[in-house]
Amino acid sequence: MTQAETMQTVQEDTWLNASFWANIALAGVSILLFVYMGRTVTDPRAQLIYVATILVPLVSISSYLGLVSGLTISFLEMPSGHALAGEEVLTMWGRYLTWTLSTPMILLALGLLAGTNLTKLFTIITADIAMCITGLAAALTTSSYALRWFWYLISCAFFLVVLYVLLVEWPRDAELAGTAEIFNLLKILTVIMWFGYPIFWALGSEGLAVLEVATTSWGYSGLDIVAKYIFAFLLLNWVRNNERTIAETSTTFRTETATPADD
Ligand code: RET
Repeated sequence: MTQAETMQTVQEDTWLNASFWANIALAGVSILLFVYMGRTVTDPRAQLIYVATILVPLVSISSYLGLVSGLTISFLEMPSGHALAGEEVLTMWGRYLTWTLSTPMILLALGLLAGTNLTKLFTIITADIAMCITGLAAALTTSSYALRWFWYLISCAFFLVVLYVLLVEWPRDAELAGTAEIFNLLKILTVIMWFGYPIFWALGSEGLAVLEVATTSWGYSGLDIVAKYIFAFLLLNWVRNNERTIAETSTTFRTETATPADD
């Protein structure tokens, strides 16, 4: 199928098409709003949180344009064992690709808020990128049904690393940084939303094919709305009102470690 034909197929499915355009519109509004909100922020660390967070809707608008135009969508023939074996199934692989850019930005912003050190930041971001790339591999594998799920499990293993830093390491750091309250709210929101993605993958046409393509797409789009735009608004609004806390307590770029007194 050519790109134009794929685009045509998307356009003919109103429900699927709407799941893309709703996000393009919301990402656009978010970019304008966040740039406006950030105009008075002067501390470099608070500004970095702003830049990282604004990149999330910027990546998103590009991602959804790729989907809506047929550029990052393909019809793939599913291997035997799959519920739709032998059929050409619409795969929105562009989503997994662009998550490799947007999710690290979410984690960078959260890490800066928590006052993470560079080791934890590096660990969570590399695990997160690996999670997205192996998820992409799972979606694109057409040679074997078992291998699709094998990739999926590898992706889940990387997801566990992300969850560990988010749920165990950073809450302690945020306590010391004086940002625990907002960090814990955003942590809960992030963890709950992020769990939704592997669930939709497993239930959608990529996995067990219990859900229709358009329903799966709306699942991801709905999660995106909360995990990206609502998340970003809550974070940026807090940073704007508490710039001093970020400026004074962040330890992310401090290289010296505490040394024991030599008495
Ligand atoms: C996949 C499938 C394989 C197993 C796992 C997954 C997790 C995906 C997640 C995505 C989060 C995306 C966000 C995007 C915002 O732009 C790749 C679906 C664990 C957690 C927040």
